[in-house]
Amino acid sequence: MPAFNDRSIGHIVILTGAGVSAESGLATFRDAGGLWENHDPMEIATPEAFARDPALVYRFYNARREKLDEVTPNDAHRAIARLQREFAGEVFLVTQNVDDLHERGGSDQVCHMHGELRQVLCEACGGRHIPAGAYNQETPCPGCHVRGGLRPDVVWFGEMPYHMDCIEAQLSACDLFIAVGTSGQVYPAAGFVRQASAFGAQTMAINREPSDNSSWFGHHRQGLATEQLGQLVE
Ligand code: BJW
Repeated sequence: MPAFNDRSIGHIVILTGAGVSAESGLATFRDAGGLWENHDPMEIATPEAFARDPALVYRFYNARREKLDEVTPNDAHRAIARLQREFAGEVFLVTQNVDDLHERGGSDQVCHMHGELRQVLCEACGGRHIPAGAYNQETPCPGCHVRGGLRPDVVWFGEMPYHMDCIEAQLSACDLFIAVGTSGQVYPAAGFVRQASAFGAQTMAINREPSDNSSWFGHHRQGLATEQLGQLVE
């Protein structure tokens, strides 16, 4: 098991998924009771679904934005922030999560590869904004005032995740890659472990149950993100 005081480890990349925010009370996607249990992702999380039924998609994301105000960061978010602050080398955090719990848990650097729930993207002018409350196809864009241009600033299936150049540079330079609370079902994130391994990094999966890509990891810690990260970073 790699230890953080091992001098051969100077650069860590941490990938987080919905399991890290689960203990804060945010539903994951694919667990029992998860977001996709009552919704077909292809009817919500694709550009085609948004074109077909924008009202449904706005409702889904407005409800999740409201929920963000009811939850607070947990010990897993705080442990990662502490590692970023106190580790002598570099700790790069890339999250698939669209919530803001890493930031609220104290992380100054967070790379949101699947976007941010609090933000909207205007398809008319490309501007990004934080709306005061719920929004829909009638809400004018605060930048260009066009109506009907605002969409959730999240990455749907078939769209290119954000910051890929930066992430790939980090994966090629790290000595240790850790994935926490992700099912390993969604690409390209599920393939990051192979990219990091190919460049010689040690790899560790931390999850409540074995993920789909767990055989690609060198080290495993099974359990809750709060407990496992707490022990690792203590
Ligand atoms: C706990 C816990 C606790 C619970 N403690 N653990 C290669 C092969 C096959 C298909 C593809 C491929 N490459 C691309 C594709 C297509 C597609 C894809 O992956 N499809 C799969 C379904 C097969 N990918 C895409 O379309 C992506 N774009 C793309 O690939 O562009 C081209 C490209 C090519 C090459 C390079 C780069 C780009 C875009 C994917 C966008 C995903 N979007 C969503 C929605 C975002 C907005 C929103 O939030 O609504 O992102 S889908 C959803 O899944 C969300 C998540 O970020 C993502 C991952 O989910 P996550 O985080 O893993 O959650 P769960 O629920 O699946 O798992 C939670 C885990 O936590 C579980 O394992 C639990 O056990 C665990 N857990 N409590 C520890 N307390």
